[in-house]
Amino acid sequence: MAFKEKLLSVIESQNSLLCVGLDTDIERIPEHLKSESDPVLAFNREIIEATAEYAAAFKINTAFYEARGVQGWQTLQDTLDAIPPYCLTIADAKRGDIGNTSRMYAKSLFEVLGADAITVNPYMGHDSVRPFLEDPDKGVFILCVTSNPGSQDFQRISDGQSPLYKKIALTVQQWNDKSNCGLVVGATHPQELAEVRSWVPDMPFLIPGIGAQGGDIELAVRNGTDVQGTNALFNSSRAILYASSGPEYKSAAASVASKTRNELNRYRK
Ligand code: OMP
Repeated sequence: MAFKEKLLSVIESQNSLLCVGLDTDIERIPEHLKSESDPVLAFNREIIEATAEYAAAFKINTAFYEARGVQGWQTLQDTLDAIPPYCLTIADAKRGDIGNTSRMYAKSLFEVLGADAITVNPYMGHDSVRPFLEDPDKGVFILCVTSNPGSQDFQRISDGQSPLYKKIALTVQQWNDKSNCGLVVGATHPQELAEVRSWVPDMPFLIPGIGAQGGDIELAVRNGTDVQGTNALFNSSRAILYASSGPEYKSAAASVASKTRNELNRYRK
């Protein structure tokens, strides 16, 4: 199924815009799991089991796995395999390089790991992004306005007519002949979210920055969803994963995921 169709259908069937981020830091998982052969995987399985009914997608930030070397990459693969097939999987690696190298990144994330979607950094331009766009069934979320303070440094530079992030949004629109492009726009920038939505009304958005980064859910949903109140995934990682450091961490994660799902739905059009 084509990526955008899959995205809209999962949002509908799960009645959720929530993306649960599996940015699992071994230092922050409950003590008793540390005796497991793969503590991170054991924790992820519990979080997935507790939150999948509230989620449309899971996003795995590869850095948290790569930082653990060979074992980490295995954990990444096993975690992806543990996600139920009714949810989308996003490998968040923010890749992008000369075409010859991007082709290998695409193979690694889409074919070998089997992710449904990835994140890509557009700084190197069209030939660095094209290799990721070849399969219409796989989604590519391209950084546009990031949620962090440093998004001020380059993304707002203007040529006198429009800021760089507008150029990115409109250029990605032109690359979107297979309808598998999306944009990353941070919930911490609700004004820009509204602007970008007005420029590309039909483009899927990945919106991180709710939860631990403090983005306002109501503004993010009102400004980031499309006219039908869909077409966007809102990621929350730490606020769900580490909802409690006590023995009730699993039910606490489920409760935050459920509340976040409900709050996101409350503000949909
Ligand atoms: P929490 O702040 O713990 O919810 O995690 C946010 C997740 O979204 C991390 O995996 C970030 O790498 C990712 N992210 C951002 O926080 N800001 C962005 O602008 C883009 C991303 C992303 O591409 O997912």
